Amino acid sequence: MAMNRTPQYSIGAAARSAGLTPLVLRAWERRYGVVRPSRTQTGRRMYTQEDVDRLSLLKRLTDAGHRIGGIANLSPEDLGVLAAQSALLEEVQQRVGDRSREGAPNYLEEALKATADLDASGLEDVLQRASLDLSPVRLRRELIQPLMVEIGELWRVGTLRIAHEHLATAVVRTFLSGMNTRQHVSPGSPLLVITTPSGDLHEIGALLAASHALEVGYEVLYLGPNMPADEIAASVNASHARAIYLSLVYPLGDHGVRSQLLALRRLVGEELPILVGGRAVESYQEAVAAGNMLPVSSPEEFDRLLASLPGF
Ligand code: B12
Repeated sequence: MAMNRTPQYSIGAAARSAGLTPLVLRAWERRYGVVRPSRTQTGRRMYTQEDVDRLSLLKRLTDAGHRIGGIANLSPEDLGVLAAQSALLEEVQQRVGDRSREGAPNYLEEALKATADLDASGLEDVLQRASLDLSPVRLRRELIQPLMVEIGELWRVGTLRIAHEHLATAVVRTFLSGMNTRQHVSPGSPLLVITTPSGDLHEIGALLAASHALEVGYEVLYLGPNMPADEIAASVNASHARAIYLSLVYPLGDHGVRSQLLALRRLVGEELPILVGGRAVESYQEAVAAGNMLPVSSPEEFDRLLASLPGF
């Protein structure tokens, strides 16, 4: 028993055993006090087996859709009960098969239907319900991102009109902006400037990245879309930002965007980390490499890069 309370894990080992990244573990501690590690004389955090067991449970429950803020302070007994319920539910769901889960909400389908019906308040309602039910990561990955991509496809093949896309974009944009504004930012958090290059009006990817960065402990200066390189650089200087995230959605492999990427690198200097993500990134591989920028292809990679930036 005493072994369970002996500080024996470094932050890396504790995070790995619980299936988390050290970044998420630090953010959970800072924001929700999920565990209270002791410190070595040199200030390094040390975790007990009990801490690791608690973190593993919290990780399982957030994967299953619980919000960390809602479960962070539960007693070990209550967490155990919740995990048992969750495991039972998972088993039942697996047996019955996802497709035939009676009454289980299919948020993506509902959101597409509300969009097709030009029902803005219906779409808002789906987003609200989904945000209470899903973790923020799943909300982005399983609803908002596929919703926008699907709307783009249905628009391309002529099933939906521009009006449908505009309505959905307006609702999603307001929803994400509201969510981002409500995020608590700890004083002294490093600042990330987020925008899209001049000529790219697509901003949902940028807003999704902003939500993610806020959740893991960054402060965000969101400039909206369509920013010329010199304006981005001026904002970075004025705000003392630690890094930039550029969302690249459209156009693909465009000469003008390529020159903007290189101009931005020149304007901010060699040292400032510039992260680039979005569906168009692959088409700028050369400029990204020449500008010593960091391509981001998944939320997990975003986590890893944000955690490794100087000053975090
Ligand atoms: C909404 C929309 C618009 C809106 C944007 C409004 C706004 N305020 O944002 C408006 C009406 C302005 C618009 C205009 C146009 N659009 Co448009 N648009 C879209 C649509 C439907 C959604 C865009 C979006 O938000 N995507 C969601 C983001 C999240 O997607 P993503 O960046 O690819 O996601 C990646 C990353 O975000 C990453 N990721 C996922 N989660 C996370 C989390 C984190 C933390 C991180 C870091 C990354 C990450 O993974 C994803 C995969 O790479 C897309 C369809 C689509 N497939 O995206 C078309 C689309 C991009 N548009 C298209 C086109 C053609 C246009 C126009 C040229 C149309 C026209 N003729 O005028 C103009 C161009 C305007 C311009 N100069 O920018 C095409 C582009 C085709 C191409 N060859 O590139 C698309 C793909 C539609 C299609 N299926 O054909 N559009």
